Amino acid sequence: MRFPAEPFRIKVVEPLRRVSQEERERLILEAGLNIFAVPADSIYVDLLTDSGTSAMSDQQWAGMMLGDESYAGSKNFYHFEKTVREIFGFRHVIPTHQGRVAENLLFSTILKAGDVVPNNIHFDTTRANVQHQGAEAVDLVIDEGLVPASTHPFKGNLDPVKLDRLLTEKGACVPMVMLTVTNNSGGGQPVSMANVRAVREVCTRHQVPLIFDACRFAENCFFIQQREPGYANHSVESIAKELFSFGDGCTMSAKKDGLVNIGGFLALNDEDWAKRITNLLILIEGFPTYGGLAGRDLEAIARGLKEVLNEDYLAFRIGQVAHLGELLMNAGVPIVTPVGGHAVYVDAKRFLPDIPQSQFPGQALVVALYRDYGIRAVEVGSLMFAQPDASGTVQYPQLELVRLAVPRRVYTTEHMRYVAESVIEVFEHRDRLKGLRLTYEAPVLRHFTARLEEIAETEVGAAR
Ligand code: PLI
Repeated sequence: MRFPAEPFRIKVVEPLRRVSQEERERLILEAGLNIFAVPADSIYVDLLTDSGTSAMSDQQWAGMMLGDESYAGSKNFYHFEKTVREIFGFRHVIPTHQGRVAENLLFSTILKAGDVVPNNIHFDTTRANVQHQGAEAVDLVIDEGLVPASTHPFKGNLDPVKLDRLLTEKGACVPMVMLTVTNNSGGGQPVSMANVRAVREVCTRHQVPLIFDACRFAENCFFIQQREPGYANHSVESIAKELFSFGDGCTMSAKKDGLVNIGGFLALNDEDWAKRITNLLILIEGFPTYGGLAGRDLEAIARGLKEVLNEDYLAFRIGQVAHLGELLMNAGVPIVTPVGGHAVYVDAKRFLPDIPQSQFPGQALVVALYRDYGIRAVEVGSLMFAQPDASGTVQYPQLELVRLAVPRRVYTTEHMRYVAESVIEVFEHRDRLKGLRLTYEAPVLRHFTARLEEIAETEVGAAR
């Protein structure tokens, strides 16, 4: 084992229930082959998401007991505000109960129909919130970012040439540029400091603000320290400060690198934007010093944002995810390389080349992992992203991935080994997996509530 062992010991345990194969088969069928509808206590290793699933530290739990639940001016808010200002450097700090509310507040205040918002790759809630305003969400990741087998060290980079072209053509309709660190929908891949600088330069030239989606900022900054020339001797905290110094604000889901189970914020330099957003915040989330959160939650975030910058923690965290990826790669399982910060992404197109994207190969793998091994993964592919274009033709995403997202400080390396062996077994018997078709879909974010069924072999034969 080449990565550092857990830099913590376990003080509280949560028992896991073993569920029989028969029960899992029943549950996944009842769920309409949608893993979101399977009860969590029927899952052995839950890699659905790293969001809101972290184990908090004793320091964070101690902070929860210091919650000041005053309606206005809670001391925990001031601690939270000071911490966010220290790390991110933005003047106005607006708490929200999770990341997508920060997005919604920002976009519903600033965007108008017909606007365009570029990003490296929009996360699904970001894209949906942009589209909800009648605006267009455009992905401008570098070409390597869409090639699962490319080993570019910063596959999350946004292509400054594509950005320059877009801003030259449509600059008047672009109220902000977003940059997601790390790039979740592209495999948890980092963005380099050089790229941030280049994007900033293009934004400055076109006078467009740059807003970070900062969910996994500490993991991104650790990659910069490890991979980018000139940063090996910089602390992750100083790298974070430098990174955000190139931006005008950020949205943040503290459920990731805030190491908490709920919470988020929006931080901005622009006073006018902050004022308008705060007015909306009061209408839909709460008073500006709690924004939908309890005082104790704000305290846990303030402490989590500091803890996440601990480099022993980050070395273990990034190492544990990389280790899972290496076990899979060594067995020939196709994954996105280099391994991402918070998750291993299996390349479902190469894993199941005989199932076309119209039959949801990623979701077929997700179903098999639960049915046969009690593991919950999530599809990040055609179920999540395929959409009809203006002519009604369905456009499929270039990447068809299955994400094994690793919660922070929750599972041991033995759990990772169990996951790796299970994925490898499915891979060895992959010819048994069948394509799927939708029986129900909601008009937006359909993957959360979709229902599917397996396509019988005879139907597949007839279609070919
Ligand atoms: O789940 P929220 O609303 O706290 O955060 C939304 C969100 C915004 N940006 C990015 C990059 C995300 O990854 C993100 C949430 N991610 C989830 C839920 C995930 O499973 O990855």
